[in-house]
Amino acid sequence: MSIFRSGLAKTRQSFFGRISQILGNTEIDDEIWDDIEAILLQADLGVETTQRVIDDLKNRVRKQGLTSAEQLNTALRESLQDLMQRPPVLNISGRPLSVILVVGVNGSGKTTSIAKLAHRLKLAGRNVLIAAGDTFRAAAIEQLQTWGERVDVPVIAGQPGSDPAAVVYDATEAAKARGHDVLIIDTAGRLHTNYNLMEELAKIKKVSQKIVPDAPHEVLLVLDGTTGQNALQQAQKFREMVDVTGVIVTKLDSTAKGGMVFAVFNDLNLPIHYIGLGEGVNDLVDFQPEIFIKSLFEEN
Ligand SMILES: Nc1nc2c(ncn2[C@@H]2O[C@H](COP(=O)(O)OP(=O)(O)OP(=O)(O)O)[C@@H](O)[C@H]2O)c(=O)[nH]1
Ligand SMILES: [Mg+2]
Repeated sequence: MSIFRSGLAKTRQSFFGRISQILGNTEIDDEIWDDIEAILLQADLGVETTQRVIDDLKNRVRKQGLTSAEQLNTALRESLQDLMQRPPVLNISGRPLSVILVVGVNGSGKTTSIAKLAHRLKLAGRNVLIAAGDTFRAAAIEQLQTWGERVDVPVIAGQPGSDPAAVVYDATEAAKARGHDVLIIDTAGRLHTNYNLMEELAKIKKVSQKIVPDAPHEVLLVLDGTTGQNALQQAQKFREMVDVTGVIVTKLDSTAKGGMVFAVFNDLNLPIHYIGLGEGVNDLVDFQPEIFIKSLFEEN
């Protein structure tokens, strides 16, 4: 709870906490609707999601006969809450080896999130292996290896510039041979026109399936929360390339645009499994809609 509250402080202080102030003790009038709409847009819910929330809120006011701004505040929380769902449990149990493919544009926080996730799974008793499927830069490989040492999870890597699919094949084979039960695959996120990421992801999938036929069991898309609505556009691109099963939203601690989380549900209709609330190894937390809402609205 407290990590949520401190992690979401920027979005709370800039936007949602202000709603209570704006509403004050007044009655519901036209101006209030404009104020709420402006706040939701500034918090980066996006036009569509904001409209949906406003429509839903107006419905609630009519149906329940709400008159005070305080009631409206409660109804807003309910509207926002109803947009979100608790994520299902990650589909990484019940078989000898489960494979998680992690995708997302560069800088979104893939490598860091993989390290944090590996740490979490290890603490939960899982035997994790990481594959350094982003072979483009030497620094990317080193970064993953450093994290692996820090969280005490082995990393299988190749030479810089080597074929990512070959690294993933070796890693999947090693995971099976050494009795690991979870393999997490890091990938490159370059969306340049002269570089075929779709082909690369397809190849990675194919080689891992040579060893684990139904892999990957989860494809987690990492979205940078500080990029707000842009992240959602990127998400659409990735979904055209690979069957994304869920989302990790990172860096919510360093943005006031945390409202993009609502748009992930509304626009993408994908579960959010984790959110990143800092750079430390313990700063990847389970996404819990109720706590998320509370932390956005309440100072204490
Ligand atoms: N404040 C904050 N920073 C984060 C969070 N997650 C990641 N970062 C930072 O974001 C930066 C980029 O993270 P990486 O994990 O390297 O991102 P990436 O997607 O692997 O990037 P490429 O390998 O270049 O594609 C790093 O400085 C991380 O420390 C978070 O939840 N909060
Ligand atoms: Mg990386």
